[in-house]
Amino acid sequence: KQLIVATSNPGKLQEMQDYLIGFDWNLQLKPSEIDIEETGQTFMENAILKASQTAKHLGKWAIADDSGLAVEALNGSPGLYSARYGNSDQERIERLLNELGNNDNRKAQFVCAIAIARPDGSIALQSEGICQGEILKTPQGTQGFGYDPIFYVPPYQQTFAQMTPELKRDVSHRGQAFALLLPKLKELG
Ligand code: ITT
Repeated sequence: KQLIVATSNPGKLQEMQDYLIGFDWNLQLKPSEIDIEETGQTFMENAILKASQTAKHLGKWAIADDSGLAVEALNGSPGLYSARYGNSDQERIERLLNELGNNDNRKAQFVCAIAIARPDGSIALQSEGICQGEILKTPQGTQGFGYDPIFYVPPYQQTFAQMTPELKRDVSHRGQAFALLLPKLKELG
């Protein structure tokens, strides 16, 4: 059974593959020609768009993740636009730190929506996860990807970028979403 992983983000791809280890699916990367416009109004709508259109296009099962960082003092920005906030991880981090400045309210949450589509594009499974944290004033740590160096998780006193991949896998928004999804994926056979 083939499952297309519908992402162009290498950091995400690595994490998604790690969650799916031990499952009886043969994972394949989405061909780069397939580029889906993320026109949804929610993370879940975008995850469904990406999974469904990729699946239909290739006639194969597909899984997609739409995620982002919502900062309370910025009224939820960058949110759905987390990927479009700059041209590189460094640019996106710098812009976020600039916009937040010295604001005392550093609260933020990462959100992850995952959808799995059947070969006809219909949605078989979906789930969502959230991780609460705070935005640091200076980046810390070198692991992970994206906004990880500035996302601090108080219970662990580390940023996502300071965590081992295993710990991030357990506590992250993606981890919460996969924890709900994987038992259902098992049932699917
Ligand atoms: P695909 O749509 O091809 O999967 P993308 O990077 O465009 O890749 P999104 O539209 O879901 O993905 O954008 C998510 C943004 O949030 C992107 O800038 C990521 O780097 C960032 N992000 C998502 N999960 C993250 C995580 O676990 N740690 C750090 N940054 C994360």
